[in-house]
Amino acid sequence: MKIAVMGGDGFIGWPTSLHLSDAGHEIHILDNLSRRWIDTELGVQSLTPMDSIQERTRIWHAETGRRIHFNLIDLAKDYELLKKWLAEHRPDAIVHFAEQRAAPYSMKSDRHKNYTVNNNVSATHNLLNALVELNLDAHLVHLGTMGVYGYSTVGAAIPEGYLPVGIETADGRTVNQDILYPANPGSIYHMTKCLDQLLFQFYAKNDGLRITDLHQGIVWGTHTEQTRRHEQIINRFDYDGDYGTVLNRFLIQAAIGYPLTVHGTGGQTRAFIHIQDSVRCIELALKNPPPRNARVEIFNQMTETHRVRDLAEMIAKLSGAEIIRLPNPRKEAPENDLIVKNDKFLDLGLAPITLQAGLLSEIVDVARKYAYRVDRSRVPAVSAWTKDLAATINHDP
Ligand code: USQ
Repeated sequence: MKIAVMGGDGFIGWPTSLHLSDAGHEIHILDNLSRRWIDTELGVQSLTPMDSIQERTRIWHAETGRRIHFNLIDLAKDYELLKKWLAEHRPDAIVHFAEQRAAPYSMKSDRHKNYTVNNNVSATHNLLNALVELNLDAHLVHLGTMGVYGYSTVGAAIPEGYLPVGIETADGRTVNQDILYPANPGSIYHMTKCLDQLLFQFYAKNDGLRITDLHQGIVWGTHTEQTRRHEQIINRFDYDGDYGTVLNRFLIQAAIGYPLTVHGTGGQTRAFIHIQDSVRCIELALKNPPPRNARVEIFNQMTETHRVRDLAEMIAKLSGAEIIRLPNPRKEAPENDLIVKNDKFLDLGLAPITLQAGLLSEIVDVARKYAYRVDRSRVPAVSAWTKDLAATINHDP
């Protein structure tokens, strides 16, 4: 297939591009390189040294003989350019990662809230709009988030996107209907993914677009089979308080002798998936498009759930790191249970990589290898969800 990877320079976009290229697909990355600009804005850098996208694709070609094409296009701002590119190339499928993906970054200030909403919603809408305008029947696979469901403590398993409900009619009958699971975002970033869901629902219904939305959990790990092949095509690894996700942060903290920063009691339960499984799921989704005029296909892209404090304890045991409980800068339930259905990917053959001690220690080794690049002052999470919470933040645990 000819596949356009929107946001193909990012943490999941890059390994996905390599994985799909390796599988024989023709890959075109469209990216505005915003993630690199945000590194500059925040004064942080990936733990792993990253080459330019042009250099990365050059090395991939030298290693494998395969070409990955790069196009500097901003989906949110350059609608005409995007439309022109799509009209010329008419890809069979599009993978859409081109959104600002960090919840703490989206909550930093009013400017960051505006940026996240404008960027994410416009990027998604521009893409859908262009597909219709060009009469382009490309399968759109979007990277969504488990966070659209929220983390309430109902105790029932979260279905894959749709909730069956029985609605009582005026004449006393019960009509069964599937509705989108009620959206319950916990940050501005997560809210934009909820808005995406409505855009997808409308365009699937109105224009018959073929859309798959992947509700992904927190990704851990850094390498995939392809990113291991050469030092210069290594994946990025974020550890800072805005972009670092919890498990990867704990791993780097353990490697540099920094106490593991548990927010609150650490009773938050979240869904996780390894980066290698993430790219496999995207390939599985691409191979199984919904028919035209069907409803949006939704998968829960996660393989296991863990409580934050249990992860901290697991890593502390492995590495001898200390654990510190910090005031939580986020407005979130201090404790929650989480049961998630993920049968659809398992039925398609996904064999999950689990958090075994061996794998964790391998990542600790990656963290140790590049520990010299860590700026300890960028480890604390200082972006607060409300002005009141901002006053409680501990900047130097
Ligand atoms: N947490 C800590 N200590 C830390 C960092 C985080 O206790 O040092 C806690 C947070 O308070 C939160 C949980 O760990 O309860 C998860 O935080 P996270 O930063 O790992 O994940 P999150 O902000 O939810 O966002 C990440 C990705 C996002 C993706 C989402 C999937 O950045 O792109 O959509 O995971 S999910 O969480 O399932 O919505």
